[in-house]
Amino acid sequence: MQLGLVGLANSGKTALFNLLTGADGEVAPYAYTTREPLRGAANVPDPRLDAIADAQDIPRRVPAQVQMVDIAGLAAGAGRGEGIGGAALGQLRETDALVHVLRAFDNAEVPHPLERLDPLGDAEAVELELIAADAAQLERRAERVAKSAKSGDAEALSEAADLEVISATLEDGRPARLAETESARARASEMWLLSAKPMLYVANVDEPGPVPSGIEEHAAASEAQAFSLPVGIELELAGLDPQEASELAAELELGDTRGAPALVEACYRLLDLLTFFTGSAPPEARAWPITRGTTADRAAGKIHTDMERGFIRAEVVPWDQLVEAGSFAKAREVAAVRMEGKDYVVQEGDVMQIRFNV
Ligand SMILES: Nc1nc2c(ncn2[C@@H]2O[C@H](COP(=O)(O)OP(=O)(O)OP(=O)(O)O)[C@@H](O)[C@H]2O)c(=O)[nH]1
Ligand SMILES: [Mg+2]
Repeated sequence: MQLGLVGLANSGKTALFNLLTGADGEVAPYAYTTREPLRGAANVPDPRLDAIADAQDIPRRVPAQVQMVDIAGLAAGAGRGEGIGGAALGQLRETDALVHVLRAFDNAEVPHPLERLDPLGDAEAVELELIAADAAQLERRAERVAKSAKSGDAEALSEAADLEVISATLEDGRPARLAETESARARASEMWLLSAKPMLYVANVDEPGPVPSGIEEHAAASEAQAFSLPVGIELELAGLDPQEASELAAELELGDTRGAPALVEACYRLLDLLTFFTGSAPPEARAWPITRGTTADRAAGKIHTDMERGFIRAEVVPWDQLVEAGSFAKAREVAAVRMEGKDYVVQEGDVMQIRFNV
C-alpha cells in the first residue's frame, strides 16, 4: 500500500516528503525540482506499541510504516498527458491514496507557477487535471467495452453502465469517488482512477494554525480530509538536535506538539489498514500493517513466509490485556490468550504469537 503526493510545482511536496520519511530529496525554489519519483517510508507513531514494549521491558520497537512516493509538480495540461506533470500522473495511478499539498505559505522567493496565493483555487486546478486524466482513461476503456457490449456480453453491458455513471460525474467536474452508484465507485477504484482514490489535503502554511478558509468545506464536499502543517518550520526543527529544536520552538511560541506525526497517522488511516503486533519477549516489539479481513495464516506470512507455510495456530491476546497482564505467560494464566486457527480474521490491536512447523 502506498501514498502519492500531488500538488502544483513549488507547493512543498518534497519538503513534506522529507519531513515525513526522513529522506533527503532535493528541495529548491524553482518549479520541477523533482523529476523522477522519490520513494520512502514514514514511521507510524503508535502509543500501543510502546505500551506493549514497556510492559515487558523490550528495548527495540519497530513501528508500522506508510510507503510514500513524491512526484513532479502538476501544471495545466498534465491531465492531457502534457509536460513533466503529465508523465508524473501515470506514476500516481499505482498508489492507493493521495496526499494533496496546497501552497499556503507566503514567500516571494519561491515563485508560484500561477503567480498567486490561492490554496483553494490551486486545489481546484489540480483536481481538474486529475479528472481530465481519468476522463481520458475512461474514454479509452469505454471504446473497448462498447464493442463487447454490442455483442450482448452481460459483463460488458454492466461495465458500460458503470462507465457511463463515472463519466457523468467527471463531466460534472466532480471526482470519481463521488460517482452515484456503489458499483460505479468500485469500478472506478478497480480502474485505479486518480480521482477515485481517498484523498487528504495538506495546506502548507507559514506557521501553525487553522486550515485556510474554504479548504475544510471543499474537502468535506468531496469526502476528503484537510490538515494544515507548517512544513518549512517542522522540517527545520527536525534537522536540529533536541535541545536546539526545543529552544527554537520556544522562541517561535510553538509548544511541544508537532503536526507531522498526526499527519502520518491520518495517512495510515486513509489507507484503511489495521495493525497487529508481535513481541512477547526481547529483542523487539513490532507493529504490522494489514488490510481488513486478513486471516491469521496470511498475517503470519507477513512476518515470514515459513510461518505461513508451516502455520499451526496463532496465540492471540488484545494489546491492552497483554499490557495489563505484563507478559504473554501471565496473560495465559488469566485466560486472556486465545488459540486461533488459520481462518481467524485478525483484529485491530491483536498481539500474536505464531506456532509453526517447517
Ligand atoms: N516559507 C516556506 N517555504 C517553503 C515551505 N515549504 C517549502 N518551502 C520552499 O518552497 C520551495 C519548493 O519546495 P519543494 O519541496 O521543492 O516543492 P515541490 O512541490 O516538491 O516542488 P517541485 O518538485 O518543483 O514540484 C523550496 O524553496 C522550499 O524551501 C514552507 O512551509 N514555508
Ligand atoms: Mg519536489
